[in-house]
Amino acid sequence: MRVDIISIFPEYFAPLDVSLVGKARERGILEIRLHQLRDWTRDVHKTVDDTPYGGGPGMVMKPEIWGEAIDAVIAQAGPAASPRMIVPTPSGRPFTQETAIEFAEEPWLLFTPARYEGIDSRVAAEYGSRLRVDEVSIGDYVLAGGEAAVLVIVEAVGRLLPGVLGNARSVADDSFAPGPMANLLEGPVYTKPPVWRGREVPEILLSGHHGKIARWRRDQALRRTLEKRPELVARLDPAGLDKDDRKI
Ligand code: 6GU
Repeated sequence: MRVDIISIFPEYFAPLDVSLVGKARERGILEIRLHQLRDWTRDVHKTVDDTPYGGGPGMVMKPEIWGEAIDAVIAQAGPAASPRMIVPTPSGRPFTQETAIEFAEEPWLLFTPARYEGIDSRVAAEYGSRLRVDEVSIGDYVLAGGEAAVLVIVEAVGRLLPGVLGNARSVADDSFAPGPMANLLEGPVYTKPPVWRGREVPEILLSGHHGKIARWRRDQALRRTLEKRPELVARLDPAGLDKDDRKI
C-alpha cells in the first residue's frame, strides 16, 4: 500500500518509523511519503490560512495551496491510478474497525490533515468529483489538528495489511472485528507466572481444555462489554448468540 500525507507538520509523523508500521515500511509492505504543504505556497511568508468568510474565530486553510499540493501528489501516480483521499475532521463520519478494513483494501491512500478551523470546504467538494473522498473523525472530542488522527488511522490500517502481523489469527480475535467477536470487547489476558503478588491466573486457562477456555473467554467478553459499553450489547447479532450467552 502507498500512503501520502500532506501536512504543515511532516515531522509529526516520525512515529511511523517505529514498531509495527516502521517494520511494514522496511519490508516494503507500506510506502509512506510525507509532503510539506508550505512547499506549494508562493508568498514569502508561506501562508496557508486566511480569515473565515462570514466571520467567526480562527483561521481557515486556503483552497489554492491544498489544490496545488493534492494535484502534484496525484500526478505522481504509480501502478494505482488515483488515491482514495481521507480528510480527518471532527465533523466527519466515525472511523471504525469496519472503515479500517475498507481502507486496508486500497492500494493508495492520501491524507490531508488540517490545522486551524479546517480546510476551505470547496477542496473536499472539488476532489469528491474526481476521487473517492472520505471525511472521517476518530472520536467525539476535538484535536488541535488532524495529524494525530492520521497516525491513528495509519496504525489501525497498517496492522491489517497482509504480512504485517505475525499471527493473522490475532486480527480475527480483535474487539470490533467482524465474526464471533463483532461488537464485543476482548476479555482479560494473562501470562506467566501463574501467581503474581498472590494473584492467581484463572484456573480454567491452565486446564488445557480448549472448549471450556473458549466458552470462558466469550463469557468474559460479554461481561466486560455489558459493564463498559452497554450500548454495544444492543448491536450484537441475535443470530450469533447461543443459549450460554443468554445466561450472562
Ligand atoms: Cl480527524 N481531527 C480533529 N482535529 N479533531 C478530531 C478528529 C479529527 N477526530 C476527532 N477529533
